[in-house]
Amino acid sequence: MSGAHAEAVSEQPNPSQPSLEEFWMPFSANRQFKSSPRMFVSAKDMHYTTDDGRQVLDATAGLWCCNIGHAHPRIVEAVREQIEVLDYAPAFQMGHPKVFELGARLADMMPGSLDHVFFTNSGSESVDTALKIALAYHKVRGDAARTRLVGRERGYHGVGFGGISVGGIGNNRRFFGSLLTGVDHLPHTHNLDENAYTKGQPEWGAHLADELESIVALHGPETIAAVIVEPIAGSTGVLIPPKGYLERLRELCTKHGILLIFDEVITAFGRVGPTSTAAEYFDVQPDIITMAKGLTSGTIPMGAVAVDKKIYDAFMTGPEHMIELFHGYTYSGHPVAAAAGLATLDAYREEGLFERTAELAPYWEERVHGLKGLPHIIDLRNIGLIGAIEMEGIEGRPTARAFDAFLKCYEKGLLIRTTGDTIALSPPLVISKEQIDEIFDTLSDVIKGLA
Ligand code: PXG
Repeated sequence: MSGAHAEAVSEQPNPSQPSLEEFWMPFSANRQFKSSPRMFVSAKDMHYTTDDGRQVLDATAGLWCCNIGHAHPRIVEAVREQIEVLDYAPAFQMGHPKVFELGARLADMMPGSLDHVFFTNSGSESVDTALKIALAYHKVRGDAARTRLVGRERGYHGVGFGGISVGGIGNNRRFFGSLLTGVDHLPHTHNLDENAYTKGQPEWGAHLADELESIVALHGPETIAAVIVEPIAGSTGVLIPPKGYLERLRELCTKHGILLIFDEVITAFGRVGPTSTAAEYFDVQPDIITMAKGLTSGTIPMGAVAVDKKIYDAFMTGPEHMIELFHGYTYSGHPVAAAAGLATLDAYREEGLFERTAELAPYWEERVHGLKGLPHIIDLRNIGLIGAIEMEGIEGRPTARAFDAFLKCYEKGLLIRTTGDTIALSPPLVISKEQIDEIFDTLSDVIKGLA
């Protein structure tokens, strides 16, 4: 901090009341936050505690990641122990047992022949890794003209240059130059005229996958490397795939030799139970699955990319002393993250949490759709333990109504997420029926009081 300003902000640094100015907050309204901060100081199970001692019910699992609730003793213990025993091991040309154990456990949870796993530190890194693996896969097989990538409008694939290039959210792209070249976008599947108030998967919209045929016709199938979609689009406001849509995408990708990547950064790890992945839930087999978030229940940053056997095998050719894939991160498979991941997967299994999602889903659906008829609401959507409440925006002030709902819920002790004028809900899988009631009773009160 420079001289004059430093004096103006704080003459005597006070660690219990730090200056809010210097930290540039991600994806946040910095000035609004800093003029009226919302601080969490601790968390346990389903609740956060604020700096003024209030309990806030977590209806978003942090940011879709704390699937097991907060401060699970098993994960806390595993992390504590690991950092003492082996804090770090070089990720390149060296190994440590836990990352191999986690790789094997994850491969076991993946559908079909997705039996090899590459580790990253976030969803964004998982997406960029998956895109690079897809491109390199075609190259090592001598199919080097396959360099084009296909994403989807409204898709969110993190914030790396690969992810924003295939992503389809305007504000996340338009400030950042020309992005990757050779990218096309499928149309999104949201249509309120056809699908408003659908419970689970909409009937209308499978034909939108056929747009891939137009892209193929335009460029030639021999130029397309991969299609990437979220099986359930999350960040854009929860768009649930129409019945038959993902199946059709799979068929077309197979027909044209294109790899299908499912970005399961928010959907993996029981968000739609009882399966581990949305791929298995929808019974559609992708070639690559990207993950992060629920892998460690948000405790330690970690992501992963599961690839089909045929992809891994295609790289394992050349001389044995050679590096097969020129890609990786200093912290790929970090020992502390691996320990957190193993403890998380153990706890999911022992507590039957993916099954619990499936058990709670009908009640969750009933409560989501119970909001129908409240002011401003134009759609309600749900699947697994995911819910979305779409509201009409205020004329000339898009996002303002939902942000107001967010602030009012927070005042009433409830953490929700908003995107545009949609409220998205994704609680930890350990939520009780009473806590589900609390979410919807509070939301109902808040929505009735909105301008
Ligand atoms: N892919 C998908 C499908 C995601 O949802 C990412 C990639 C990127 O992950 P990282 O770990 O790099 O952030 C995501 C992240 C929200 C919200 O409120 C969603 C995400 C992140 C933060 C907020 O919808 N998704």
